[in-house]
Amino acid sequence: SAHDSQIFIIGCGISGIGAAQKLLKHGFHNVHIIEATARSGGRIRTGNLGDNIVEIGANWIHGPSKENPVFRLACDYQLLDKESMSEENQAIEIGGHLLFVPNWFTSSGRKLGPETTGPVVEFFMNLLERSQQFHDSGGEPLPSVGEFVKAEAERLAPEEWKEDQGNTAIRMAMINTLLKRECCVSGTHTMDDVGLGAFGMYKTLPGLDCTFPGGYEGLIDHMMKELPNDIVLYNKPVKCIHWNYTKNGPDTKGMLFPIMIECVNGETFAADHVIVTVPLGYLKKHQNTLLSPSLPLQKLHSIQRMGFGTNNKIFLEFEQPFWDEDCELIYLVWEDETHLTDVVSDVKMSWIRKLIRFTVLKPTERYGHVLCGWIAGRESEYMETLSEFEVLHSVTQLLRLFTGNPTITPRKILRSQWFHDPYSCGSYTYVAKGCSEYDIDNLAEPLPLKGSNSKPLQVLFAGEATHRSFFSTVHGALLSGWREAERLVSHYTPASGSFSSKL
Ligand code: 6YU
Repeated sequence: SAHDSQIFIIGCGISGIGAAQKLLKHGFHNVHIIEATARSGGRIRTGNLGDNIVEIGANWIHGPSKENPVFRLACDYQLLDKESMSEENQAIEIGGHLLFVPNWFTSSGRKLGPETTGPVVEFFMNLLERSQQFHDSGGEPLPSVGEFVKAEAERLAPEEWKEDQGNTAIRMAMINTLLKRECCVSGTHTMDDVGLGAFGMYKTLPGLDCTFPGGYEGLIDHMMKELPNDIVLYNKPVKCIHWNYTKNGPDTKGMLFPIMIECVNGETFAADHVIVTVPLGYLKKHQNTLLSPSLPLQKLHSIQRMGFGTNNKIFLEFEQPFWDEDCELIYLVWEDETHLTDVVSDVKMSWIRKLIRFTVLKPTERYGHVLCGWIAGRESEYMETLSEFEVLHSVTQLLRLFTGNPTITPRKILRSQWFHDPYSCGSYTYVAKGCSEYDIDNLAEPLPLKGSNSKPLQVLFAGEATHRSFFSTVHGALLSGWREAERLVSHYTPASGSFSSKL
């Protein structure tokens, strides 16, 4: 029967696990996952800093409410605390903003109060909201979010603060900090690379972003327990997927397998269908070799055009906090950066200037005094090449400068290195300048493309990057895995109309 078809999923991140889960549920039993590394979870990864658990990859459930499948799973598995599951929390509409209590420090060791910072944050958030609106209204005046925000900030600031011209410099410096923060949110080197017309493609769900008290990887562990023990072939990086392949031997019914999967170690597997879930960063790097025959031009172009950047975390543990008790977020402002830009001029000398935001791990009773610094872009990629000791030294100097306290000394450090991870090649997807939903649809389009008369649905594509409105998230990745599994289910369910409606 159709259920005998051989299906291989490449990558054991949440999209691959989700695809396997759905296929098994629909009676397919020859399902395997091939994973390059020794573990499941991919960019969901929980690590340790001393006795604390910390998230190396995904941090929050973005928009934890009924519509979010990751939230539903986490509730079913009882992985969240009561407050996160409460109806009140689910109803909060934050539109992707974080409602954290901040402390602002400047490079002359000053602390800025809310009367100074509040209006600038509001001014900036308003420009970001306007950036999102061009997706529906069209007619974007500039190609990128960065160019638009900077042009509008320069145009509107004199009017907005005409009674208080004396503080122009510090306000511009704060806007630079906020632009660098947005680089982390979007996972990009500069907001000048993020498309203005496409910025509103990303959709938020209701709910106050929450974390997993026991670690995000608990979700993966629970999902894996529902799959057969031997479903994953670990430590087997796939080198090449040969499709439209005619040299495989016939299966038990004399049918030819259209696909041969070739691993780096020389092992091969014959398949009817392959679901590719490798990150977009990996696809970019291996675009000419991962498939044979190589990818059709329209897919190749979209892979090249779409954005995939780096966002890293630097965890620091302190003996004593230097921040206020209610503080949840720390911003740093370089007073000399009054010309609007979100990149540093000399990455090697000044990479640390890109590190302008730290979140405070809460609750303190659980974590002690731990900060998570966020750094994006090429500055972040350079940081990965330094030793832990060098990073610790630079961050210590930074914090001493901004607090005016020469004794501040973090006692432990741990940082992520997503760019140099050979199977991620960066952190997550953004919609780059000049891209649109058509590029995401191109990424998701199965091979062979429509109109070919060879065997259909040989190679399917899932993963975070292939979701139109939830790219860059865990729920987007999970939904994409389910989507491709359903594509196969409906393929084998004859004459049944729309495939998603009957599942
Ligand atoms: C979320 C969050 N979060 C922070 C950081 C990172 C990410 N995300 P996987 O990579 O998991 O799996 C692929 C597998 O394939 C993997 O195991 C590989 O080893 C394997 N593989 C590769 N090559 C192979 C080969 N050749 N052969 C075999 N196997 C191979 N998401 O919901 N909340 O807080 C964060 C964050 C530092 C790095 C995140 C977050 C993103 C998710 O982690 C990610 O999407 C999914 O885990 C991906 O799953 P997957 O299965 O697709 O791939 C307006 C606007 C702007 C728009 N953006 C703003 C939104 C903000 C989203 N940002 C989140 C940021 C944080 C903090």
